[in-house]
Amino acid sequence: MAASTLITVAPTGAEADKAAVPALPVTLDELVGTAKECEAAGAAVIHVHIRDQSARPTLDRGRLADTVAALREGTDLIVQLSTGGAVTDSFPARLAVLDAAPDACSLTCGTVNFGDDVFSNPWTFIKELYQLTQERQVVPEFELFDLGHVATLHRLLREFGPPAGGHVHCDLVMGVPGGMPGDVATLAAAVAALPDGATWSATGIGRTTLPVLFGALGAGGHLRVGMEDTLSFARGRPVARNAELVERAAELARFAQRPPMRPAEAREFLSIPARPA
Ligand code: KMH
Ligand code: ZN
Repeated sequence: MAASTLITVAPTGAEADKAAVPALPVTLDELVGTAKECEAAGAAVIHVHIRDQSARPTLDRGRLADTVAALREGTDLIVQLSTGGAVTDSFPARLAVLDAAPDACSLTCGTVNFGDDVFSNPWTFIKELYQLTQERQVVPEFELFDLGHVATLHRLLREFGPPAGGHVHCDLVMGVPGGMPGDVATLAAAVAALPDGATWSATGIGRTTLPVLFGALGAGGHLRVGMEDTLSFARGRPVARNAELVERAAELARFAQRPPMRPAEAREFLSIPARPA
């Protein structure tokens, strides 16, 4: 079992509405402030979705590049840009995310019903994005919303070889309405199906947050938390700031005798090249 715990914060996402959730970080200043707080609380990776001046999700290239630069300036966090974007984003715009040259990116391994929408990831797109990550040396995190996505990950590795850096790290995204349920039995089945040598984090959407968090810690996995995935801290108590979700995850990780990894250790763990000084 890993001696320490990788904590990723996903502070914004593409779905929550700023008007309904004022604590959601949507401006660059809010995002960098959140990132600093979350790093201090124990996060080592930030999974980033950005918003435009009206707080709507965007994949604007200039904004993405400015965001990567600002997060690097303000923190040591590993900057992982979302290539999933919003369900309305086009495939070319999602591929162009890599132009911002992040440390890492998400790479979802299949299509999934996503509430009333469809998060579309056909094989042709997955393999194009994967080959682009290899060419640009951006380390992918394989997002797995369903057991079929695990099979696609095996196919990807078989047909195109190892990812940039050589290490396979996955994130089990559980409890999306339309994806695999967020419970411990499903977590165990998904983990058992992962490629040999792969490491993994898990996140539970909404009310599955805590069962998935406890299950992941108990099974030797790593954690993703944040307002992309849950807006409630407890029943009837909205999340006040992302850092409180990281603080809770870090506290439970310490309690499990697997304290949070710091960013330098996480870089080594994920085989992400050190940033030039
Ligand atoms: N916003 C979801 C449709 C990712 O970041 O790669 C997709 C998502 C996955 O959040
Ligand atoms: Zn995301």
